[in-house]
Amino acid sequence: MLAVNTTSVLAKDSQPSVVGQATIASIAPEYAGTLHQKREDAAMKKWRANRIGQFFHFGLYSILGSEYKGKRVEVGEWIQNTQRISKEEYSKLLKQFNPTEFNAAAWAKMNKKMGVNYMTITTKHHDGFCLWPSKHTDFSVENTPYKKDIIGPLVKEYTKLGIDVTLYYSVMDWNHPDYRVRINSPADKQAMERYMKYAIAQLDELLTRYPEAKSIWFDGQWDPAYKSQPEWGWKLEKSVRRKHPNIIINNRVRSDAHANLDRDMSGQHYADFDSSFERKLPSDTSTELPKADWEACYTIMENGWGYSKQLVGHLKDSKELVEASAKCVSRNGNFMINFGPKPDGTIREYELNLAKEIGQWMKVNGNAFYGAEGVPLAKPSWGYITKKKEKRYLILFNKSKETNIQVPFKADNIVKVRVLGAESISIPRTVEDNGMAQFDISKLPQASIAHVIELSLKK
Ligand code: FHN
Repeated sequence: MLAVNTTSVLAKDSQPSVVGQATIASIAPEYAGTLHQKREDAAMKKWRANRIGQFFHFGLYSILGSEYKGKRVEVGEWIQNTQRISKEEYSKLLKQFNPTEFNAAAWAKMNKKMGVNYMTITTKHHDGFCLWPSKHTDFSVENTPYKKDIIGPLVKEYTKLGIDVTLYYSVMDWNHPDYRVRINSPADKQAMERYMKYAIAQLDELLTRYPEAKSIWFDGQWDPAYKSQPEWGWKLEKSVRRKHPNIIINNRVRSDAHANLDRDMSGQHYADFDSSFERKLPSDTSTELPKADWEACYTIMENGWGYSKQLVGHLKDSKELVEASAKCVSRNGNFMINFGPKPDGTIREYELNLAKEIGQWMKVNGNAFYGAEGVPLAKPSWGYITKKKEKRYLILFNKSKETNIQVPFKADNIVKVRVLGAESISIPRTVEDNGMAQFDISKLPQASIAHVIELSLKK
């Protein structure tokens, strides 16, 4: 039997937004578009300065490892839906969830060494399973052989190491009896109203239990029922802010009165930042920098976020991930890298190696990212430019193709040039007719990931 109330695809389903007898036209305007300014408070500035984050998808689906009845699926965390596993059948995984090797301190240590400044964990993904002992449902870690809270130790250990914690929460819930994909009757609407109370109560519970959390990352907001009632997302966002006034929320929380996701009618993203760059990065052809805060996320596999026994297809390597990070920071965005932990709670070798390689690079070059932002200049052929106060960072990804690089800064303005981690290598400088600097980088050895040249400009 197909699990009830599930969407079958990720597609943004555009059913006419009819709620009982009311249409979207009758929805109060305050639930429609809102204009948000870029937040400039301390919490948001910290979020922005963090730049590089870790994402984890961990849950019951991790046990299946993207395989069901001998068949491999591409997106492990969607296996209940794509393989039409009934709720009853899927719930049997509760009795198998026992990550005895889970060690929150080890995860935090791995991430500290990797050089990430925030971590996002799936407290509840679309399957509805909760990684904390929620008093509002039995479908939680408490009713597994493991029994213990997963979220609490993560919040504690990451916070201890100075890594901010974000709690991922899926609005879509394939387990909850009141969740509705579509609203076809007044009874459906009442059920979904009850579900929204449940979601609000769970978020309140999460923020009561883990007040150190800095951010809530909503997802699974695209089903027609939720989109058809913009006030539900509005209430959800308000309730979280009431509980935790400094909280940072992504824009996947709301839709507008026309059921458009994540943005209001003027095109501004909802909430505090735009998280729509998933498995893709924005174009870098414009010299204008994005005005809003934004974040991109990548998963190591092509399109699976939860654990997969087999690692197949295009796997990202550390160079690709660092380059994506550079691209994000050079466009004023954050970048989050997803791992899918194994059912025993450990992290696979491939991901541990990535963490190690990225960490080694960040240790030397992280200053080009942390607290940095982009410059409103055309993207150079050799890589990316970021800045922090009077420093400019030239992140060289295509060194092999060039021996001389043109730099869009006046030679006269540059007071110091150094290669991070290789200060003894001198970079001869020439001045072009227009006064701009040109560097001879032929003495730089080939880097396994990328060299960073730090320029200090006159104040
Ligand atoms: O459906 C989910 C998917 O499983 C994963 O959690 C990603 C991460 O951003 N978000 C959704 C797809 O947009």
